Amino acid sequence: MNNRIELVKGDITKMKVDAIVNAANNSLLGGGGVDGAIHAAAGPGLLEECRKLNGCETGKARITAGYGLSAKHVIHTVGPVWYGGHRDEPEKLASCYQTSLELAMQNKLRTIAFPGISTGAYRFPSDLAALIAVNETKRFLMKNKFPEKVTFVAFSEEQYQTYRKLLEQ
Ligand code: AR6
Repeated sequence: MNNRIELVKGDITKMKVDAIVNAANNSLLGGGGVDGAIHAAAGPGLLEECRKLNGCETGKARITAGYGLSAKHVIHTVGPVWYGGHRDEPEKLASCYQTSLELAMQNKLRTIAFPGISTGAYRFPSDLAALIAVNETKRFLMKNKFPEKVTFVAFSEEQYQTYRKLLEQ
């Protein structure tokens, strides 16, 4: 199982994988954080394709090409804003991982990389978000051959250590 899950620290826009996942918002028209970095690195073609998608619901995902990125595709998912945990935030975040992994499977993608969806501007607690990311990914990989490999991309040392502890269990 864990040989299909990898952890790295760094910038997800540099990943050479079949798809990187974007922590987008409902408009899918760009923003700050990892979303801004992905659009900046991909170039204007990405925004043009995103305009045609007419947005995305929270907890769902959409796929586009990767344009100027090293990644072939971008899977845009919209994480929940954290309001304290009583508005189904954990279920919505779990759904982001499930629907992104399903899109990867449907498109026969071998490799996919995730940032910590919702853990920046959307304020989801980092520890709980990592637990959901790891649990949903393990559950999906147990049942499916694709994607072959999932990489979690930590953006800070703290985030890296949180994932490392969970993956060692
Ligand atoms: N590579 C990997 N991880 C990154 C990178 C990067 N280049 N840049 C930031 N992170 P955020 P959210 C981490 O705020 O919380 C946008 O404006 C960051 O440290 O990007 O889901 C959208 O348009 C954090 O752990 O996404 C939405 O409006 C994680 O990525 C809103 O922010 C997510 O932080 C979405 O908020």
